[in-house]
Amino acid sequence: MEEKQKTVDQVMLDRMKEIKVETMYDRYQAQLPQCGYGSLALCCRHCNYGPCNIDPFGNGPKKGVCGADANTFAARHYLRMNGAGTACHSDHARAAAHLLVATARGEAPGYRIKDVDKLMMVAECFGVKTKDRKINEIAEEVGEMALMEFGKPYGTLLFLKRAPEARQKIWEKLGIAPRAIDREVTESLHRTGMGGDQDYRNLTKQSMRVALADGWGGCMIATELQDIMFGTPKPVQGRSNLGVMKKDHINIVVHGHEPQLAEAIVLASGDPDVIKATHATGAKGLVIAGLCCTANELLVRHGIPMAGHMTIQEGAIATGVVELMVVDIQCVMQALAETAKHFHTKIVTTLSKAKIDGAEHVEFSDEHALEAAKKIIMMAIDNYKNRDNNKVFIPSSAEPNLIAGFSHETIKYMLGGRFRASYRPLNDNIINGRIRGVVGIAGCTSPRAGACDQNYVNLVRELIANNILVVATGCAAGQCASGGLMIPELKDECGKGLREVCEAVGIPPVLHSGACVDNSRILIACSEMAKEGGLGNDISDLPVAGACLEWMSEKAIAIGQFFVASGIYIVFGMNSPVAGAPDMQRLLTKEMEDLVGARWDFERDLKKIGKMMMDHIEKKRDALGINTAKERKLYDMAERRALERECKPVPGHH
Ligand code: MSK
Repeated sequence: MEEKQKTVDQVMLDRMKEIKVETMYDRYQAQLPQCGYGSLALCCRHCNYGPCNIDPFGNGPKKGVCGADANTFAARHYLRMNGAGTACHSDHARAAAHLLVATARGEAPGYRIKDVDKLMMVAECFGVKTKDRKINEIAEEVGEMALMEFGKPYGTLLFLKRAPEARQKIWEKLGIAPRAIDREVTESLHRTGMGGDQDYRNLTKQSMRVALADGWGGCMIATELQDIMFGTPKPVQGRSNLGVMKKDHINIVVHGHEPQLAEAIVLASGDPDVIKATHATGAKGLVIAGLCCTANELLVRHGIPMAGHMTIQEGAIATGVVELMVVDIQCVMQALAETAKHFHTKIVTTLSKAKIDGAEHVEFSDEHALEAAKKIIMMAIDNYKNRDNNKVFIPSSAEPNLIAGFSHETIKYMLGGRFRASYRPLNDNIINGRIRGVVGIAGCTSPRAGACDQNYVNLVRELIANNILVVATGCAAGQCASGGLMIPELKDECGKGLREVCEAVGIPPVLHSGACVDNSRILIACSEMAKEGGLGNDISDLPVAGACLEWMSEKAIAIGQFFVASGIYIVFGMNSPVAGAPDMQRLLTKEMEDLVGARWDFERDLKKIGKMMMDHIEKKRDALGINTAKERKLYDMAERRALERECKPVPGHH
């Protein structure tokens, strides 16, 4: 590949190879071939009769010692993945709820209630009285109600009623409306233990229920409460990729998921002592940059630069200019401590529930957040003198001026206007065919997909050229941001209809909606589109789809499953997590549609995924009767491209 065609991340990976700093790509290669039984979900080690394996070719054992078959093996694994993913997002949400209570009580200096409108909306949802009450009183009760959602003994989750009525009825009929979040996670572990639930269909019903507890519980609580405290995202300018780091500045990278740490670091960076100490080193200033979902949270709310996504976390250290990387929890690799040994970078953990051998630890709490943040920044400033300029390598970067910050409220406001904010214009543009449909891209980046770093970028280019509006979250959004896709000028790569809408409304065709927990924003946007009318009466009627091309985390599985259980067709790239169990695979990819009106697809050939989603969108448009006589013809890809050529060819990038 020509040097000029390489992405910034690829340039950094080459550099790391050259200076012999190991990366996740090296370790992935060292793992090959990976365990076939594990890959197919045909290894069970839930009890000490095992590990038991089932032979996928039918020549060896067909059952475990207890008699469990392949479908039970796979369904148990699948449920544990959904339970673990839900636990991650939801424990994060619990921390946000505790912080809201502490903030309201005045016990968390530095934090405050920023979005009162959102507080009132959540209060109404939770049945909290607002009339003649002080903001802090309302916030305290909202926080406490949110905490009750984790362990209440009776009833189902309060946010479920934000879904269209038709969807709520499906959940009730199937018995998958989630109860308390912790109850669903605990029951998932209980049912998957030896001698528990041994019917793959029944286990998968619980997978749907626990995943719904994630989407409409953990994720939604995290998003809404964080918006209340840190602000609901609005369009904001930002920069992205490793080029955001500056040679003549002190650089601090904030990595992980829970924004309270990052928000405190940003706040403390303005402290006069910090500014004075920074100048005393001779550095020109302080750069705070985000990684992974912390980066998404900071970017969509404040326009704080994003250093990159999951697979480039070691690369950030290899720039040689990072004085300190501070982490909280989730998607933080143990390898960082080893990478840091090649440079002067300090790795600092902050949560007692997430430590790394070899890292320094500064405990972070709501009550002493600013003190801890200031201490961490001072550690970085002190470490500046240890930087070795011979090791500095910041890949050149266009540092595109991207626009992020598209909460569902913003999308509604931009489309419908300040005084009649509504999804009507979006629905109308879908009905008249200018926009064919909407696709959400979410989830991880992975070395399994190769080091090409362009899979999401290529998918998005194909979708927007075919008049599909794209909403992005998580590391998928991170790759698109680093790939220069979140700029208004991208409208020139759109099909004619989408381009007209983007120009009229002033939005880019790829909307960055935030972190992984912010997939809850997509649930609400879809619910509002369904309620607005003209596109059916349930989420499953909408011409929408979702994809995760490079899934890695159990969280990605929970996200995919809550979208499917909410009525949205989802395609995951690479391998199915239940591939070794044909009945279980059929349940996810076919029969689930009869249950919840949507299903999964798993596709190894990532190039096919765009067409799969566009075909699905056209199928939904046909069912709605909104394809005009001319448009009713289902074009194949070659025909679609020929059609769009009259608009503008898709230029290369980089
Ligand atoms: S950080 S879960 S690699 S999206 Fe949310 Fe990225 Fe996947 Fe972690």
